[in-house]
Amino acid sequence: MSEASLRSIVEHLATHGYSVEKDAVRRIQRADDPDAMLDDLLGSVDEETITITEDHVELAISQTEEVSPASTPRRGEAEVAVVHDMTGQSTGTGDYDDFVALFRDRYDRLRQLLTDRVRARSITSLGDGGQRHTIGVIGMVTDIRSTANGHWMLDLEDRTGQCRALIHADNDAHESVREILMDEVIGIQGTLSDDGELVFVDELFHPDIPLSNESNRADRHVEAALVSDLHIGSQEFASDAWRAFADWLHTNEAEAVEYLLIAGDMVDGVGIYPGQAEELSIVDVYEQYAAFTEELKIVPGDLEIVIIPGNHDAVRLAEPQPGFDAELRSMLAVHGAEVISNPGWVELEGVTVLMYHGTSLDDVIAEVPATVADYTRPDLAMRLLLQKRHLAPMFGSRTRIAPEERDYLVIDDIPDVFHAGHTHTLGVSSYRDVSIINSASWQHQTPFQRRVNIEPDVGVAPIIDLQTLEVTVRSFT
Ligand code: D5M
Ligand code: FE
Ligand code: ZN
Repeated sequence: MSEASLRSIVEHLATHGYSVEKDAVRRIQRADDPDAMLDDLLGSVDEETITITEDHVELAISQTEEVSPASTPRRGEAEVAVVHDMTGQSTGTGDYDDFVALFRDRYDRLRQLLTDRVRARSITSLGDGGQRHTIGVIGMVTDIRSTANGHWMLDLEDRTGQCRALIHADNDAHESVREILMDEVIGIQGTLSDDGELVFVDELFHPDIPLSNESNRADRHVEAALVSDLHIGSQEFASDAWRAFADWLHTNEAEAVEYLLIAGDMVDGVGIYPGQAEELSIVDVYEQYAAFTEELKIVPGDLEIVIIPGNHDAVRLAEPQPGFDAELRSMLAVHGAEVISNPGWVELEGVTVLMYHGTSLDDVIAEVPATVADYTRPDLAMRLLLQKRHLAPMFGSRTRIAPEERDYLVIDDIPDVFHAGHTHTLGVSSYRDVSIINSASWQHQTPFQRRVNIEPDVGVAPIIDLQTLEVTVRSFT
């Protein structure tokens, strides 16, 4: 290296306010790439330092070695195939007719999933009763109530009409009625009352996942890290944990992690709940996304990333949520990230992943008994959605639903992995070979969550092995 570059090293450091010892300059000169070495050095010395010594240089070298041990293209094979993304497909105008179309589509598609097990007749053809043989009905639940005698009464509606169904207190299905949500589509089998007004239910059916279901697996050892709910811009963003996670992704231990899936609530947003402004560290939503992209840039550049929005993100609140407008999409496309709708479906090496932010989990948890699902077991609420084959069955509750010609929230295909967030609590289990993962959060408990008694799990990343579908949860706090 020439005299000039020696001087340029000294001058470069001087412009940043540092003097430098001769041994340190020599050490920098010996580096393969002195310019990169200088950048690393400036990034690692603390502001109190006045004179840079050889020790500072050695420290900077060891830190960069720790952070990026392998610049080999180990993640070259990874590829995301987008299976369903409704971004740009929205048809709804908010008219009453659009909701009619939405519910017809929902009913028809869920009915289809039940026809194998329920030989259903249309409700208007049920007749006058007096028949003792079994009849079947597939309908959308329009009312659920218990009677004075401890029986359950359900109102069901199909495309032709309405009927009333009674589930006797002694019936095996009696307990499971508590898991039925308004507006979900179920099948019943039973007998008709003499006056033809009532169906006495023998058996209840959900569209469900078949018992025989077997999930697909990747044919090589490759892993995906699942995260959600960073809430950048919130004072409670767990930045230390996130950076520890990003650092870990650069280590050999994370070598097989080739995919990073982010299930919404990347930022905290603005005006999401009353009094939120006092809890924000970044009050401008675009600046929040700019800060998010900075946090995304520190993960390895060769990871394949998929992003969907959540209820705190800057898209319409009503579901399905399109995958952002053009400006935000281009901001979010760090490292070539795929930005798709909520819900969104992707395929990673043959393994289908259904990504859904999870807003309806609030409705499910509020509605079913705590013994069935609560905030400590969001995966059990997700299991109910799989049984109902719908991501947000209840209409007119907390989850906003957009009128579309097609119901994008119906789960027609069976995913191999079902990934959600939103509850900020971790939940991992499997149901009929479908892996269910709620990826918790990177936000410490907010004053709001303290009031509603939610204890978030923070700074944990479930890692799924796509070859075995085994999940390992790593903690970074
Ligand atoms: O949701 C974070 C957590 O807070 C999640 O567990 C749901 C809960 N939450 C959100 N809104 C409400 C209301 N209105 N009541 C009760 N619990 C709620 P996030 O989407 O991050 O705000
Ligand atoms: Fe969230
Ligand atoms: Zn959320």
